[in-house]
Amino acid sequence: MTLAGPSPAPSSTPTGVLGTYTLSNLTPGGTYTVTPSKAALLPAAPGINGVDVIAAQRHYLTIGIIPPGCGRDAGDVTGDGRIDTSDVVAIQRFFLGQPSGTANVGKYKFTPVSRTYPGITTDQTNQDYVALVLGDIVGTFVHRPGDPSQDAAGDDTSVSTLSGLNPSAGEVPATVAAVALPNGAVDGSVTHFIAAVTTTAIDAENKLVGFQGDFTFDERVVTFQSEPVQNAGLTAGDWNVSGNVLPVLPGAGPIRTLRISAYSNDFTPLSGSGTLFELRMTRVSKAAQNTQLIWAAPPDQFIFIDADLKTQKPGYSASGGVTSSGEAPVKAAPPKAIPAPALEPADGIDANPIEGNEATSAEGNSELRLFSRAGDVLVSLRQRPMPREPWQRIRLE
Ligand SMILES: [Ca+2]
Repeated sequence: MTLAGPSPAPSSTPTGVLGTYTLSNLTPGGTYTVTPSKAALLPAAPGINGVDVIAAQRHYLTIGIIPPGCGRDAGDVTGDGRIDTSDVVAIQRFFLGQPSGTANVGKYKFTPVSRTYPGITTDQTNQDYVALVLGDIVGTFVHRPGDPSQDAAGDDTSVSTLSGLNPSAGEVPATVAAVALPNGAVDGSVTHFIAAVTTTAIDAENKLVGFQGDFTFDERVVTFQSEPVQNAGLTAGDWNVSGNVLPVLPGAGPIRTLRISAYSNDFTPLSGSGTLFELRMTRVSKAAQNTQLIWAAPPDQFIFIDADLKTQKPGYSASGGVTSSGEAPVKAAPPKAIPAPALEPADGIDANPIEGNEATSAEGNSELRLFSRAGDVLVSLRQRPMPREPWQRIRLE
């Protein structure tokens, strides 16, 4: 934190380890304004994560109202005086390391904004400021109904934002046996492909309404499409399932991290087993190669988040991998076909029929036929002999 006294002698000083500060060399009787500041956190910084996302969503849905105070202030990251889906999405984007669309998440907010000392002549003591990090809702406020230790400490004046979220504070034992990253091979002819992340049985009674996690991959073998993940299986309903490859300095790699954040828009809990969501991957290498997919170590490991903002790891987080069989062999060039009008071929219809175009019927009439690939006649045109009826020979004069 730096403190600036801009008039009449501007100066600034960093605060000590315990937040203490001294501004000296001031002119007795001068008027000074002290303004605290602190550099904002960078996107994906520790302390703001899926629990904050769900805390904001829970408040918006009026399932768990955040009382007025630091927690609510921290949740209104757009600064419009309320917590709604804009705030939820901005916090999620910050957690995912997105460079934009994060509103004020990660910025420090001080109360009061500044202190003014008119005609100061003596030392001042107890000149504290309360600081919070916008978006870090659960770091400043945790209210879990029925949790006496939290209720007893539910005092908005005691704030410790700098420690951020203690990821083990709200952890409960696992109720899901395993979550597994996909493990399989991709054919050399395939560029984009879908792979499922799967889970063992989840009981709706455990109220799991969100999850998050990081895993690493080798970007020389695979990478992810612009929307790296998608709803599927247990999240096929009204879920927000988002992902982002975390940014790194240029030249870093080749092991990169995909971060995933998901929550139920309407707080319908997960229920069932099988596909939890899907990865939208792209094969990079043209040579036969493989990459492991490995869940990150704590605090970035895969966790479920329940409707009471408690977290739980699955009993087992299974790694996965993708094996690429390399580029497909070059196919022989197809024979040159007669140019045909550019048409969108429909399923099962050969836009360029090459045989059976003309036949002659037993009556001696010419017939033009178009065949499907399966050999069915799609179109048959026959030339009929012109009947010589008198009504066809009327002359117009
Ligand atoms: Ca807001």
